[in-house]
Amino acid sequence: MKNLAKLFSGMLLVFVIAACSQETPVDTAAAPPAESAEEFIARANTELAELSKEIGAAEWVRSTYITDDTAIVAAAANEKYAKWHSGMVQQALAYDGLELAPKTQRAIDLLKLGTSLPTPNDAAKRKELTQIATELEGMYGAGQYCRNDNDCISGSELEGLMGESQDYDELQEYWTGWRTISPPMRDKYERYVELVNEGAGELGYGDLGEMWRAGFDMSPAEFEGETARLWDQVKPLYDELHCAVRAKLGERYGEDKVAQDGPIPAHLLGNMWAQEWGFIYDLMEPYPGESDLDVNSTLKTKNFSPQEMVRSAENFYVSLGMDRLPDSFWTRSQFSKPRDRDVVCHASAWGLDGGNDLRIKMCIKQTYDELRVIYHELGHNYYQGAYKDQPPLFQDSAHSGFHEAIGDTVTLSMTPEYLKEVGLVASAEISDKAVINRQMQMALDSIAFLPFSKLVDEWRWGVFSGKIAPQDYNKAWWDLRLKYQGIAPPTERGEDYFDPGAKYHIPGNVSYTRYFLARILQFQFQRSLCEIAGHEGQLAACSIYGSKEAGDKFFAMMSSGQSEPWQDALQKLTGTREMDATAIIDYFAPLMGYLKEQNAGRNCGW
Ligand code: X8Z
Ligand code: ZN
Repeated sequence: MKNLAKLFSGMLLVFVIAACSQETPVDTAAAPPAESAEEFIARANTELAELSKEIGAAEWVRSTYITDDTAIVAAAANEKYAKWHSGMVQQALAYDGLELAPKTQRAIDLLKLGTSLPTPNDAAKRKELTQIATELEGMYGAGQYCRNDNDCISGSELEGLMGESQDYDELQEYWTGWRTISPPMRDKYERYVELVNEGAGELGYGDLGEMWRAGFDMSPAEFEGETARLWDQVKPLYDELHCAVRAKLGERYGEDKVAQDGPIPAHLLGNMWAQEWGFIYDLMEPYPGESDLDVNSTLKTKNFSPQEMVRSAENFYVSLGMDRLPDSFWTRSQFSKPRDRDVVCHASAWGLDGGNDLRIKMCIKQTYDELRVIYHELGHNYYQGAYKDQPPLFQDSAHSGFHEAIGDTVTLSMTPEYLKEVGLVASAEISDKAVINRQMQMALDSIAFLPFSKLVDEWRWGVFSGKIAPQDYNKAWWDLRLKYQGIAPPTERGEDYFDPGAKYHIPGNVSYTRYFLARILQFQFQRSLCEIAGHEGQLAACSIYGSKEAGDKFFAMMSSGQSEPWQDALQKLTGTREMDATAIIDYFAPLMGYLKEQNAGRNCGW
């Protein structure tokens, strides 16, 4: 369920609610409810805390040990939860139309909305859906590309290779190889769409997409408009970046392979999904040798262990005045890929036992990219720890984008000065050229990511609403990739393929707009935190490392959980009630100037 992000952030949330359950019928006729609304919510909170422990344990074991047995255990736990939730949502109907205290009303609304995967009201279908959802995530986690029986490469390894290779054909092999995992998901996904929509329909939503969009303290239609507005704000910056990158890739691979008036081949951007392009920084570095941003080589020469990398992230949060992570974090987390079994390597942060048992699950590699993912994941953990004293129904972020934005905000403070201070680079230059270099490095991840993070759910919204029919799943995916990102697959991708399934969040049933919003919010947060920290000068040069004042304000926002509308939380930190991309645009103003110069005379667009 959506607000079980309080349990696990950015991972499979197969917990479900349904409108009414056949097993626990409740008479909703005019008689007053047996419990007051406050009593009902108190009971919901108690039962939720109890159930969450069991589900958390089953899910953790499933994700760190993928077998047929753990699939049974996890699906059963989720089914149990779903049944409980169905009953609670049905019981909550008794309070419809009553005048309730605002917090009580909010708790009831969140209970009703609190699922990313609503199951139908039919016991057999509920079981079927929890099993399909568990299976789909397992197929992703266990996915590998095999040249033959003895030569298989895991997803995590392939991801690494995509960042390292510069050989056109080799990249194409990894790219197409990874996408062999998803065609077998296609039929299951189609059935999952039918079932989740049935579940969402029983809750009063047109389809699951509409239900996901309803979780933002505004109407689904207004929210869709908000995402479009934010995209329009940032698109001009993306277009300049696309143009500059395409030109350089044309030099590297030849203009016969990278046509200068069309989309970029999707396998040349250093990333399996072309979502973040930081691995082609060497190609794009504006002023070679101008500043030392090579954290990768420090990690290798100093031979950082996964634990040391995590410690570095923890130290940052501690510098803001936050607590050290509990001992159990260090003993219970999964930092490395186990050699002897399948696990879900896709990074996630877990707040088990009501936020008292924090963990991350990763397969950490010795790269700067992964280091930043660790900082990102700990942002989730610190959020989970901050709201742990809220009642369980309020134990989640203000909206899903806030959860993703905490760690992302912190990574903005990984300035050259900070990296030097903690020994991750040898020198820190502050020349104008060094600033542009760092901006390029950041934009390759942050700006390149925006259209991708916008389109993933646009595809799903279309799929759930029926606008995208099953026979067009792949075509619609590539149409959106072309429209937003200006990229194209290296080979023909007909409907025998199911390329969306090769991205974790599709089989994992994790909504994606959260990342789009986070990429914008993080700059808004940073602008305010830097002001609080007393930073003067360019925002891009600000690090809040060591600022207890900024840390206090950040923590205060996190500790509210989802007890209030996100607009209130945003206002307390930033003074505004609107998400706004001007902060990211201002941040990258120096790079925008550089890109425009570079692109002068080029025929941009695709
Ligand atoms: O899924 C994640 C996190 C887990 S919360 C590692 N991210 C998105 C992705 O990998 O696709 C972080 C950025 C985008
Ligand atoms: Zn995350």
